[in-house]
Amino acid sequence: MGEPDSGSSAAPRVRRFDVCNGDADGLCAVVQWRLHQPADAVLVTGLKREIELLERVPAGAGDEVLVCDLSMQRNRTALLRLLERGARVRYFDHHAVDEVPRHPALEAHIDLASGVCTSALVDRHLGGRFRAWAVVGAFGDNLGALALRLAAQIGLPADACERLRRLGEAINYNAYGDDECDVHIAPARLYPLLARYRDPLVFLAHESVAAEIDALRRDDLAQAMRQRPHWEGAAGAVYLLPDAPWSRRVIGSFANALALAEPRRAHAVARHGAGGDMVVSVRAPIETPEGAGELCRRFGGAGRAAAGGIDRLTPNQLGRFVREFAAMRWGKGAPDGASGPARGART
Ligand SMILES: [Mn+2]
Repeated sequence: MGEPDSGSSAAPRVRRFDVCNGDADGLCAVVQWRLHQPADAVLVTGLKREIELLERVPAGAGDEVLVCDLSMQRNRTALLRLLERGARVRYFDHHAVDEVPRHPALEAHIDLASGVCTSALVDRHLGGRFRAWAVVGAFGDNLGALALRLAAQIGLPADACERLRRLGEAINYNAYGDDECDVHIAPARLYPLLARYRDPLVFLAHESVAAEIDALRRDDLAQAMRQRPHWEGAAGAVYLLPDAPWSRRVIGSFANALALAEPRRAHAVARHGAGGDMVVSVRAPIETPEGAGELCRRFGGAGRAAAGGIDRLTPNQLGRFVREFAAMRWGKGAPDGASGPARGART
């Protein structure tokens, strides 16, 4: 370990690892960094649900690790191990973390503000050099206001902005599924296509992959929109989808679409998985974006104030989940009638 390869007396070569969530925010964060600092790096990424990626990184003394958009809380043990082995780690993220370890080889850019995403943190660090990619990442994380603000700062016209919104949503969409068979293209294969372009609008003009994902997404979404809510109250609704490739892909996108359509209400979308357990996506009301991550953590999940997810909810936990979802006080709003009278009922 750490020995020069081929027996030469050269110093050990620095290995680089780029580790990120395979959604738009994660990929666009790394794209910006590597446009800024081109280098051969091993990309370690996965689907949206694959969060504990740092444990897959074999970095050692002197190696460099870039981590983007992966919960430090969920990767803490692996992070400490990498630091112990002598790797240098640069970490950009916006997911909740109890405590950021202090270590001279750790450079952490963590910001938990609800209007921030990892692509915007990298953008801030790079002084807006590749801001259009940060716009894509922000749209992917459903942070429309942030994306529009960043877009305005570089004078992006409305139609270009709209194209970047669809791109962000498409890249994000492509990260949802149980495994790579469910998605249009593995995020690890999508990344090099993106990273070829300094300008995401040029990427869109030259590559068809985003349009392909977008068409698939619209089909899946149309299918989801035909479902009735499993539970509905004044402050929100819970949907329950069957287990199918389309539902494995659409769950997060459907949750975002519901959140956008009704910005004052909270939404949860659950779907059955192969083993009988359920996967859940939760969105706080866009107008009072608080509590989603907190609710998910009660059921072993994770997330931010505005959006969260539960990887494994057993069928007999569903009742309790719906009750606690119904009892949530999203943001600073008034209590919503916790025991959940149906919409339209008078209390
Ligand atoms: Mn993110």
